[in-house]
Amino acid sequence: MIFDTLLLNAEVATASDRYRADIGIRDGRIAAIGRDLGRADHTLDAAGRLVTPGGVDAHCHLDQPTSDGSKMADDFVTGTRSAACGGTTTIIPFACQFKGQSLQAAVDDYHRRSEGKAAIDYAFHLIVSDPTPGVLRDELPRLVAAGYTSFKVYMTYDDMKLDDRQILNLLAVARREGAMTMIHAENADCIGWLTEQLLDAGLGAPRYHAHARPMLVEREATHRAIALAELADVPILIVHVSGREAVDQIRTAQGLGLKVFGETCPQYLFLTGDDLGGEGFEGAKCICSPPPRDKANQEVIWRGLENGTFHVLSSDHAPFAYAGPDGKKAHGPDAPFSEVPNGIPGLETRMPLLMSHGVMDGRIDIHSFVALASTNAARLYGLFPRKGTIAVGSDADLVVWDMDRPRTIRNALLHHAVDYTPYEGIEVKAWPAMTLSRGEVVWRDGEYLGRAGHGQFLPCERPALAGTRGRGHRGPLWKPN
Ligand code: DUC
Ligand code: ZN
Ligand code: ZN
Repeated sequence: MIFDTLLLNAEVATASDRYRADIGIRDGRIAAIGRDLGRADHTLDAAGRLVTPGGVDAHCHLDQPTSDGSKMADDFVTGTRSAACGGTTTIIPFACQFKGQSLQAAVDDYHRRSEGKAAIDYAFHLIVSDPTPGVLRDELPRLVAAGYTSFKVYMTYDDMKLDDRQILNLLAVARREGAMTMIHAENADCIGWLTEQLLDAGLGAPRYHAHARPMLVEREATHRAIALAELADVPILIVHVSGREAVDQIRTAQGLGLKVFGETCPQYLFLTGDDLGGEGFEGAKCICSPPPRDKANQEVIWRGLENGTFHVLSSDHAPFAYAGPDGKKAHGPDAPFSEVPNGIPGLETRMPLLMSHGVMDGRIDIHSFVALASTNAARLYGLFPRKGTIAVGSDADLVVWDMDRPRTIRNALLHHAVDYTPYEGIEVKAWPAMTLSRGEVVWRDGEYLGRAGHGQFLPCERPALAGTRGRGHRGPLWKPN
């Protein structure tokens, strides 16, 4: 066979294996792996460098409409460009339903926002904020069958939050249809009450965001989400877990045999609540929910990555500019924390941070890195084995790593449209030397080579795990055994 491209001398690492090989690519897919594979139109030399599957960032927000007048800085052009430069080749952002809107309308709108713009492949999760009888009975089953096989529910945010009964209704649909439910677990009433106390006392500066959302509110909601999933007998995934108290809930559930999956994000490994307390309004740059905790909790999150509590490391990229009028300052430079759009950028820095401070600092092995950054997300959201691994037949989404040149993260070096990075000044020892998306080089030696429109929409399969029951052999609580 004559290949389009041969990637020579790769030190291939997947979630399970590590070996030296050449990789033959044809029509965007991996066509052969081995030695002396034959001829190709192009050759690329990995020169003994580590080659991993391209990253799958399973939680990010791009060009997502908001209800408060703020506007995301990244659309699908700039967001996917930034992702590619940091080694991510698949993203799964959110088609978000507003109350009163049909789910299909949200999906159609999101396709309009992404069509022809992405440089890498993408799928959509749904956000369900209005689970009407029509959504539960007709729209969700139809959309799951059409390739939107995961949805997020919020236990907080006034315009999104669902009550326990609504969540149970959705979990029952997820069980029946084989979809994966992602849960944002924070207790809305506790946050509302604490926010009122803080603002009444004149404590509206950015650092009080963390005081309004202590770990207790995450612990309580995580516990409740797990109980609801146990009752409905269906797996769930708790997103953006920030610290010990939620980790303890998840580990306890996992120890009981419940199918509870966990996601965390770099902000809980590299930031603390102190980062919300910069000069004046500066701390707003790090306002995200749940908020970053403290050094001890960073260690708890690292341990959760090591010991398998977490399955996925996502960026939760939510790109609001700092200086512009639409972003963090949408409600003025002195607005109370409660009016600052939540979220921080991180698509491009996610994989280099984990490779440097996870693998190269000896906290996780290379197989865990691949699993956390790529394979598990592909599995959990129905994209495996097309995405998330290096195997014959898989898409040729590859990262060739440069692990010889330490560098300092500077926003000026990044490719998003956000005017800051919360990781400014952090040293990394690894960065992609090259990223390939379906066989095309999209990033090489510091130069972005991708193009808007190369990225394709990926309908997802029903994830293999989501169709299984949450409680294993014991069966649902609501049916007598
Ligand atoms: N929290 C979310 O729940 N979503 C976007 C960003 C954030 O901080
Ligand atoms: Zn969330
Ligand atoms: Zn999010």
